[in-house]
Amino acid sequence: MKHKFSQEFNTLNFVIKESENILLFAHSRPDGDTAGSVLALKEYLKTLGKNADIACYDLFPEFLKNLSEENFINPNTLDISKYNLIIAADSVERGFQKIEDRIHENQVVALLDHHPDITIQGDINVIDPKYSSVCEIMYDFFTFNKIPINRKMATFIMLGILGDTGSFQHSNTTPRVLEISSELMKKGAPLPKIVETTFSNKSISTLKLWGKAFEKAKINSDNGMIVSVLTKQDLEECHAGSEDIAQVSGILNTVPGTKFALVLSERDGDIIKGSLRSEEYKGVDVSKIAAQFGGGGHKLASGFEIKGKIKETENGWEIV
Ligand SMILES: [Mn+2]
Repeated sequence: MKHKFSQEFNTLNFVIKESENILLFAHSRPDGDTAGSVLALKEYLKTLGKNADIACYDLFPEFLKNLSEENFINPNTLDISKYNLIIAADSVERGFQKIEDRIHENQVVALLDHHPDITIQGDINVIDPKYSSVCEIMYDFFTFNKIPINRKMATFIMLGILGDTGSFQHSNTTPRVLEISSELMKKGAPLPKIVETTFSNKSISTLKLWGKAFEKAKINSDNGMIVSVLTKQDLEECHAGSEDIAQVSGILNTVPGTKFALVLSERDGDIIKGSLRSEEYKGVDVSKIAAQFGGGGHKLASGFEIKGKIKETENGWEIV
């Protein structure tokens, strides 16, 4: 089988087999994709009898405890020099760069990522934004090297795919993603349980912030827009972060009778971020709306940034 990453996959598997001690690295504020990737890899390394540890600057996520009893080790407490191979999976610039200067030249570094604009370089780089998730890369790595995927590995790979595709709702849900997921189910990955685990990963601060956004939502019957706003004060009151805003427009977009959803949220530096969502059947190209404000994106998911602050008035919101 010829694969875009044939050489990298070959080399990585060769180095794994040659290594005695292997460190797997998960990004800070770990999600299902980074956790699923390192957990699936660790299962494989166990079958080879390797010593493998998982490092992360944060604890093993609470929401994953019904899928795994694994622990993450804080890199500050580890002797990094003892590992022959270090593999960082997903958002490698969220934490991994902090241990880079503790890595010596005789140690091999492999980076697996699907984010664009990654500036750090490893010895082996499998980085491609066309992938839905690093777990999808893991699937290709295992199948390319004819490594059997057991039930646990299938479960962990599915975890990352479901997490990063929003349980098959985002536009990165390609036919390939569904083919892989079908194979993973055949290998015993418990889909309902993983969906539930992924969905249950909502903190009270996220829900409170969503509550504010939903309460304020308005529908403009002239153009079919459903719109809401989130101020910095809203975020502070809910102890929420900007990452909690991401799904709001997608959920608003599910309201029947609307053509597209817009969420305006205040960010640092007097910037207001606009997030637009629509659905294929609604027949709206939101990237055209985003372009009017100097932004861009896809037909069904776009965004823009403008200068200003959001002010609530009697007649609605004003950008000042
Ligand atoms: Mn990811």
